Amino acid sequence: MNTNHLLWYDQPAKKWTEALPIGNGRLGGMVFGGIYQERIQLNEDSIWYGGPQDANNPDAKKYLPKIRELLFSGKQREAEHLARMALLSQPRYLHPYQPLGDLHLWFLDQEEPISDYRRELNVETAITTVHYKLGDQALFREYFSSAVDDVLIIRLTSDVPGGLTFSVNMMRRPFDLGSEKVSPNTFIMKGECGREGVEFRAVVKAINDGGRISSIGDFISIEDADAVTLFVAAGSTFRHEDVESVCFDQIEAASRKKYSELKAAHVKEYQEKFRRVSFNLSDREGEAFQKIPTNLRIKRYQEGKEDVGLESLFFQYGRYLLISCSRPGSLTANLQGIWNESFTPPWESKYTININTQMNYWPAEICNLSECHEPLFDLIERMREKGRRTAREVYGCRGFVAHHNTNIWGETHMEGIPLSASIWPMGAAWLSLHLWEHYRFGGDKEFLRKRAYPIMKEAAEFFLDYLVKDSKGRLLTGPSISPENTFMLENGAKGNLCMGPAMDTQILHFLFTAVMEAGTILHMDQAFRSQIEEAQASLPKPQIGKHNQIMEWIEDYKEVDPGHRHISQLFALHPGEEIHPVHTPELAKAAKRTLERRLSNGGGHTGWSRAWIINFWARLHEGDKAYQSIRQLLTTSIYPNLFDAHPPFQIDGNFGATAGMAEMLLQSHAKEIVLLPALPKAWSTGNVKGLRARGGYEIDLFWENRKLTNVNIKAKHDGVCKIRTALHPSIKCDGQSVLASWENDLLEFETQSGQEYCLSFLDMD
Ligand code: FUC
Repeated sequence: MNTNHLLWYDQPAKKWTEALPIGNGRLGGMVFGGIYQERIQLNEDSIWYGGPQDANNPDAKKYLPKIRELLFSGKQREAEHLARMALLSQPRYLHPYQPLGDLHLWFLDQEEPISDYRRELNVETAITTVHYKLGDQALFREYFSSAVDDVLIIRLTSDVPGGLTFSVNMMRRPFDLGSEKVSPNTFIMKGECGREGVEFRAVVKAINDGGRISSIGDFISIEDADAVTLFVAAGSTFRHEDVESVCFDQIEAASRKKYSELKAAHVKEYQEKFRRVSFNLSDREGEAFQKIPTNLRIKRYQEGKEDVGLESLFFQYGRYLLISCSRPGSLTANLQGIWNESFTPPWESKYTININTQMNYWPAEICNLSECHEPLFDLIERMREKGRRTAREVYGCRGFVAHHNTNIWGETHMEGIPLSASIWPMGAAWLSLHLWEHYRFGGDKEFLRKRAYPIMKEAAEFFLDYLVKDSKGRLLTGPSISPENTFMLENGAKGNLCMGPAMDTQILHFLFTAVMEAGTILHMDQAFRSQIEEAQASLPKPQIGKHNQIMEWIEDYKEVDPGHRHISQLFALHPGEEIHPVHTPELAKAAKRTLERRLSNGGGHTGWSRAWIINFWARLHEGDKAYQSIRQLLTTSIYPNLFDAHPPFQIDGNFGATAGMAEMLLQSHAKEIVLLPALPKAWSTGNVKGLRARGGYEIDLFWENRKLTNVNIKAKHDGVCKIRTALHPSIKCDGQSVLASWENDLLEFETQSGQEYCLSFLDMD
């Protein structure tokens, strides 16, 4: 076992952000580890308040030309005044993702003093444990959410026979409808999420080894047991009409198995994913740091101490969280993954698709958790029909469109009231690029043909109808915004709404490129591709402004908040590819300047924004700057359970940081692989295994004193591997030397599916 895969504490959690998350993609729990009273706060991914909406503004199409006209003629206030009434959705807001409830365990008070308390989450096994002693009696609990059996399981043991006396119940404050007895050891909790919303069920069952079990009131009472296993099943009518029988079937199936079997199956299934990637940094004092409780370890780090082990743990924690909240069959990870204790969570814990949901999935491909990406594709599919209606009803266009927020029902209308966020038609375009990336990493042509391309094409088709020409002949989006920033006009007026913000154009450039490449690979839609090519040629290019920065808007407006958390104008640097330190050095310089300006004005103050900055610096090949942002994130944007702090908790920062660290070690965009593109001084010796590169490669990297020593590349497909490198390594496959060309720092060699290529950089200068 890798001891650096543990989060551990010597006390129960007092606050929710100290509790430890477990999840099987769909069913989640936050474990507090209480001694006399234990709380496991429960979530199920489909418990969202309210039903689908039909919310496109019926006046939108009528007023759209007028709003564009006002914007083109500089009538900012008039344009925004009209847009607020004519475009924003009715009703205005999507409804929240909500908790399932709480599972409570109430232990019969004991007089003996407590000692040796330890609460732990092992991200290598996906099991949380609590251990303590009551006098001489040792008590032990294990908690996990099994994807194999689709139930959450808690096992309690005492080393003194008959040493467990406690009761169990479920509730859902303040929307508690109580729970009902099914049998002495089984209870069911029923609930609903409003008119047209889902109904849900949660079932808890206890199985005891020794002692007695009975029901009293709405509690399961366990007396004098040696060990007890608790099972929780839950679900809603979102997936199953008869969700109650599904829960009972799950509970019955699981509770017939031996605990040891359930646990072994869970660990095996989880580790198959988790162990695909390892990340080790050489750290002389690492072992000692692992002996410090994680909350104190974070505190030390925040005081400026070094602890690269905490950084690599944070990297793997991001992978743990992704496996635990997003898997085939589960719903897309929302702003809090699946872990939410509030009925009115921040931003409704929705899917915010102007950065946050996308960021959740940045680590999926590179960190070898490709299948965890799938729930996002399901969401995009669900958005398609609604998105077609929004395209037609609001804009009079073909294709499908989405705005800055969506939810379980895949809504696409212009949700919300702030103009700084709502009127932004790029949600579907950006999301559909995730399908393209999935193809680029995995190379599955069937996936490209059946799922990715039709969605990308339909997202692009919208823009063929929607884009408008300005007086200079450029094709612009609009009315739109640069999420969620405000500019100032010469006359002092402030504005959000505009034509052709840089990010929109950059997303379109990427989407159009992807559609053309995909169409070429599939030999499809030549005529459509020509239309796309023509449109792409008329899109504005990234522009450099008066501060030598990448311009955020089509005019070089003054920003109201130059340290704004969104840095949308750098989409072309990451996740886009138009700005590149080697291929477009001038733009890269301006991108660097843009980041510096944002940072010197207080930028990067939210967790996700800081995480994006790690990725930007990585793409600029600035390892030490990327590293500073990792330090900053772990210093100012972190809770004791290593959840990212917006603040409040928002999971995108966890995922964005994990992706950013991977991006510091390996890049594969712009049609070439770069090994250790942004290795910071602090990570001078180490190795990472199992990262994925576009083109179908799985790569292990070993380095010493900041120099690459060895690289192993496993090819999943036949192809040509292109690596940007200033050194020509020796390359061997099956012990035989491999021929490679090497020109202008670009190494190229042919790769065959299933083969491993070993590059040695030893003794090179
Ligand atoms: C966007 C961001 C906020 C927050 C919210 C969920 O609106 O600007 O910072 O992350 O999404």
